[in-house]
Amino acid sequence: MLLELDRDAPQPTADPAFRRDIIEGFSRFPKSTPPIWFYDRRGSELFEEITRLPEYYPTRVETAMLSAHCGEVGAVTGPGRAVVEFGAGSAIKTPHLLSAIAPAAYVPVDISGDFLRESSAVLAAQFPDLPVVPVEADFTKAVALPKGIAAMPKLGFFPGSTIGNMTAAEAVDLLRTMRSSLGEGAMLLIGMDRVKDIGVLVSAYDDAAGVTAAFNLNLLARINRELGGTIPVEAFAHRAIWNDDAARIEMHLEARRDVDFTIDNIRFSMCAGETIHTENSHKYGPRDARLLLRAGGWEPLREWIAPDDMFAMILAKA
Ligand code: AVJ
Repeated sequence: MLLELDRDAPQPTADPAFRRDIIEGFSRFPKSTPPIWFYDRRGSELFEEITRLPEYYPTRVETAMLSAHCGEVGAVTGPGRAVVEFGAGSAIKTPHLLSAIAPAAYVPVDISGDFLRESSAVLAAQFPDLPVVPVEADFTKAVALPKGIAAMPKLGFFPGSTIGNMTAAEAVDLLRTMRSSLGEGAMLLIGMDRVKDIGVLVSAYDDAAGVTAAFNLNLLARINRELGGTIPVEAFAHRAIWNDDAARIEMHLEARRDVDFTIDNIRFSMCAGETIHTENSHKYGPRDARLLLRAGGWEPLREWIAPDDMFAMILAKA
């Protein structure tokens, strides 16, 4: 059962916030932009394609863990919780969780309204008796949950190592924000990627088919389309590098030559080799992961580790 988008929820931050983040980010040195702006319609489709790449292990590994261990998750959470997923439900992960924990409602929260509506409709069709209540919002800010689910105990679901996009300070803020959005007695099931072989990490973010490159470059096309930009997209190259000190993969867009362009009539220029830092994807060791959760106000209850220490799934309580 698909309920209407929650009208009380904060409106999507779309144009003004996109413009502000991009102009600000391009005005800094080095240039950097927040990864949330990857996910327009095309970007969301490209990300789905990334999750099916042979090199991109996180989705496959986490999905296998969920399918193997969701019964154990359900045994700890008990039935009757509203599952609040941060990010539009992934068609392949969410059903495993929903079928195992007997939830009272399912609330996907995502900034991309179109994508959210579509994925919600697919899930609602799969679970005809489950109230599905999509909320179009930026979950990095406090989310006002629909009134109907306020009284239910919550299970936050934050798969995919999306937390890896944040610096430690941002991640702690977000975890605390989630804790207050989800309320008393909440639990959180979170996926966190592990530090591993650098070759495996780099190829996951620089695949042979060039899908991640297209995903990264789509940001420039989106700026041109939505903000009247004149960026010569073909003058940029996708780069994925491992920053060992910060334990993260960084994605950049590197100017192949000197370039001049405008965004909303504001002039920018970049030298050959200069980059726009478009994403961080932090990886965690076992203690890092628990420390981060505790700093964010969540006490780990159980954790499941994929073979070869590829990925971790942690269930924590507020
Ligand atoms: C959606 C943030 C989990 O960091 O692995 C995938 C995004 N970027 N390939 C990740 C992403 C390039 C992804 N997250």
